[in-house]
Amino acid sequence: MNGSESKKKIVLARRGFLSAVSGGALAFTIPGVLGGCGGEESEEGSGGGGGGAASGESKSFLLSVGDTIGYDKSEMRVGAGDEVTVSIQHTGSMGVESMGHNFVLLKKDVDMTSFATAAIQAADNGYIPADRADEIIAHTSLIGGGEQDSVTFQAPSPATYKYLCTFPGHYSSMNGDFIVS
Ligand SMILES: [Cu+2]
Repeated sequence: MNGSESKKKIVLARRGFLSAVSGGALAFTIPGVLGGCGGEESEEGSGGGGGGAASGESKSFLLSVGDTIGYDKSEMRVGAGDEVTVSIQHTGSMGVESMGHNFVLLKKDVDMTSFATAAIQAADNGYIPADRADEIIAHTSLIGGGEQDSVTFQAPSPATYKYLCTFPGHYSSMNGDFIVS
């Protein structure tokens, strides 16, 4: 069992290598996890049974925020299935009531403005609207100056997702693209 499994992996890895030569960086996606963007290759890879072993990499991001309305990053790039940790660090001195920040990653077709507007009503829940929790992939808590928080989650399927700070009035300046390929 183990022998044939590792043999299969070698074959897949070689395929990945060969198409990397002809097809460029895109082919470095781990074989077998090609979510469908690979076209021809995904058919070959999907029969591979097993699973688990070929999950994504670990990726970490640090969002630095201060007493101003802004993130220091406007995009993050990961691969589908990666284990992603996003940390947010508030280097300012203002309190959470006046300059709170968070990181909220929305599911694909969620309207950011609509979500942020609903969040204004959720002050008692860190500006996370409980009735729209199913529109969120991951979020940190709301933090003030000197605080930090982090959240770890699995990157969803390939697409561009929006992240934002849901503190009232912040989202239009505090948002970015979370790009999964
Ligand atoms: Cu904010």
